Amino acid sequence: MSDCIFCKIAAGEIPSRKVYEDGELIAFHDVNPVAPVHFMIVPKEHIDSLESCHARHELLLGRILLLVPVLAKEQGLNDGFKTVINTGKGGGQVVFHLHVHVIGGGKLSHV
Ligand code: DGP
Repeated sequence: MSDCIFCKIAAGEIPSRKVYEDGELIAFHDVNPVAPVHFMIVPKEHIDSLESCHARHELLLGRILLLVPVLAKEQGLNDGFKTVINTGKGGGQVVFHLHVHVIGGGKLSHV
């Protein structure tokens, strides 16, 4: 999507502090971190939100979730982390391109 900020980051048109990248996924630090470590894993394909996912995204979603602990460890989160997917306006989603927040390294709120 031409006006999507995460599509632009995935395309390298907007800089980010990249944590990981492969053909399908990119991960980068959140510009407004809520903890010492706060990055997001984002599919390069534009998908609005978790609500917009279909059966064909099963493998992609699995890949994202399996990548979470790998990148969390690489970022030094050896004592655990929080994983958040905000979905829809009511779920606090601000950027309407699916992303998984990975947060840790400090005292976190419960749920
Ligand atoms: P949410 O849609 O509420 O799950 O969170 C979107 C997050 O994206 C929010 O924490 C701030 C972050 N964000 C917004 N614009 C940019 C940007 O241009 N670069 C980076 N690195 N993060 C961004």
